[in-house]
Amino acid sequence: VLAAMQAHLDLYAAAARRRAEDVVQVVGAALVDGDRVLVAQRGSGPLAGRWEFPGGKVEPGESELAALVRECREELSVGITPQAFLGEVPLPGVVAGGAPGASTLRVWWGRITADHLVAHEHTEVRWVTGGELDDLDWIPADRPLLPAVRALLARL
Ligand code: 9L3
Ligand code: MG
Repeated sequence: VLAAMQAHLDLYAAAARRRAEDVVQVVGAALVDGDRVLVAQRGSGPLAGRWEFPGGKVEPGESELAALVRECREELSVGITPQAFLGEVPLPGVVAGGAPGASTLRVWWGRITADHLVAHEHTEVRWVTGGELDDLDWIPADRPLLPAVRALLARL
């Protein structure tokens, strides 16, 4: 099982490296506990006050999953285990090396393994059920991912 998982992760890492050549990749984490997922309210910038799946930009040469783990540690002081890829949406607002529209937000779901959650960059974090997701004031990019997150919560 571990070998299969590693092969799976290596494939995604290779894909992330190819993408890193021409786009700014953004990763987000749908962190699940029981029947709830962690959502976070952005604290600053043009999207302040809107809700998102925590995460951020993949750095040059960094794998997508390394970025996911790093962002969760930086923003929330949590260790996570990524579980599976959930979905991808375009990020029209993020300009990558003069190629507007090339960036995407790729969301993985995972679990918190080392739990001392502190919101360093967000105004607020909440654990919400699938039924509560729609009512939040989401960043437009994240909203199309909600059905996949709801389906995940329903099948876990
Ligand atoms: N973004 C959108 N949805 C998300 C995340 C984590 C990020 N779930 C957008 C907001 C910013 C850009 O991606 O325009 C980079 O994110 P960050 O590094 O400011 O968190
Ligand atoms: Mg961020």
